[in-house]
Amino acid sequence: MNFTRGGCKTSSRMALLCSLATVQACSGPAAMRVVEETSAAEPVGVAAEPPDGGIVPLPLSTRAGSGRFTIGPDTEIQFTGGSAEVAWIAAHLAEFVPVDAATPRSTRVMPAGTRAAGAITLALDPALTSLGTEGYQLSITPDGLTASAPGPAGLFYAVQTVRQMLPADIEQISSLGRQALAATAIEDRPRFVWRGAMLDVSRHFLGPADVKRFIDMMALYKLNRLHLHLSDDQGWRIEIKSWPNLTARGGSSAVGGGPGGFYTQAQYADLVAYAAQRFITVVPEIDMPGHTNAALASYAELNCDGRARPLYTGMRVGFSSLCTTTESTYRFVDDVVREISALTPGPWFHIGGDEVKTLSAPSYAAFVERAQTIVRSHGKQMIGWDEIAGAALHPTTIVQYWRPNATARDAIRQGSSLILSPANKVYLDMKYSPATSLGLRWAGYVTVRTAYEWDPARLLAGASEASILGIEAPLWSETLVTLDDYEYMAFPRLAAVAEAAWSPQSERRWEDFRARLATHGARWSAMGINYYRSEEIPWR
Ligand code: TNX
Repeated sequence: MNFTRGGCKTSSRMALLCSLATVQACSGPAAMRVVEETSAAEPVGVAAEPPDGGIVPLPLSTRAGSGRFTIGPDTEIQFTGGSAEVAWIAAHLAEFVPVDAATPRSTRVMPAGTRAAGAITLALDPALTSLGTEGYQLSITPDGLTASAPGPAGLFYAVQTVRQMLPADIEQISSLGRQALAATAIEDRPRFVWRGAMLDVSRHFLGPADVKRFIDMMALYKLNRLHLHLSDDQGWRIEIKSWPNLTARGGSSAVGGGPGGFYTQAQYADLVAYAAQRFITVVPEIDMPGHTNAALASYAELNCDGRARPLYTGMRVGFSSLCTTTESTYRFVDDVVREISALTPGPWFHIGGDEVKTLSAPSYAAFVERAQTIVRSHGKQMIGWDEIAGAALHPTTIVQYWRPNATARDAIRQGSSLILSPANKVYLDMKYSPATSLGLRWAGYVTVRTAYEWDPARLLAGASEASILGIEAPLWSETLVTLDDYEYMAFPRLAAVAEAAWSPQSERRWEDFRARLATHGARWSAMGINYYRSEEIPWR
């Protein structure tokens, strides 16, 4: 457990850090003095926003109370429920609460009952079943702050809400002095169970530390599914012990000819655990039978002509396919699904299945059905892009919609649940405008408003709220090289998608959203996030 984030971050943030008034906090003995002075002083810093002024996604209901609750270095954080999970959530909250040098964070987090009533309490309350598995209540009065939830996920989301009520600077400097929060009562739960983002780590590779940073950002917006697109024509990104050339050769390329890269199984397992701690389930995707050039280059026997393909570093799609008529292909699929499934506690395995232009419809369907049998034999529920709906699907198989003109007819006829990723609304690799230098434009420009202002229940004829699991925003990386590039395309649009997935449709208004979102730019700056300063948002 890490209780000690401390006020000083990496040197790359030093410039920003040191432009702030509390600069001395980062420079030894002087720092202590400043901190002590601050903590001894009377309140109060910022947080004068209306209670839901800056919260994204918008909570289900917010009621303003009277008075204020002041959080300072002497505020204790107590938790009930006793589990290691809840203790970790309390420690996570402690990272965002003002601190001073004399009060180490670890001494401020304690099980309830250890001392007199704490000013901040995280309480697991199984009786709150009406909030669902992810909901929470937050009560802020002059006497204290209490978050209650039927499960730990709800407590984690309550902490994200509190974090957004505190000033942005708390993200990088913890010695801000006392902060006042307006008295508020919040009740909150999500509209959809599936609130996802997808990272394409194949076209360009993102290392584990970068993926963790992205996970941190997802957590701030209460997103709970991270879909990792682990293989494509340009690169294979996860170690498979029974087929080592997949990474030795297939992992050595990227769009434009970069060095590529891959996750060892240990690194992948570590990412899965890091995400799980933040209530995010990793969904691994191995794209097949198309988008497989990296595999076809690694093993000759996956090609019908028995000849390995050259590595591919361009951006075309649809030209590659595993040989669907040879048994070595199905041994390969079985080994890959088995090894990855063993490392993935979540119940899903995504087989891709998109854009196969070199197979007949019956050969494609036969392949998908066989892959489905393999995925199920390893205890996983299959997911595929919307093309798979043409095959015979098991009722638990999930169809992910991406093509703006696709219909849901086949999926609905087969009783499949749907994940909505309409390219013309939530593809984060689409340019914001003609002036955006990164990204693609085949599905049109995707403004922040475009990503925000749509109703998932009205997207596809015949697909009602009940058949929709939720929304996922893919970030394809043909044109994205560094984490800065990914962040620029993801923010602010991912926050808009998160609200579309979490908040009730009847409460969502663009004008209200853009005003709330305006406060987030400062937080992203404090976190070192490279976001797009869209003109649609009145940044503050
Ligand atoms: C379509 S979406 C693809 C990807 C590309 C993306 C670029 C999908 C299932 N296939 O292979 O990267 O467009 O926007």
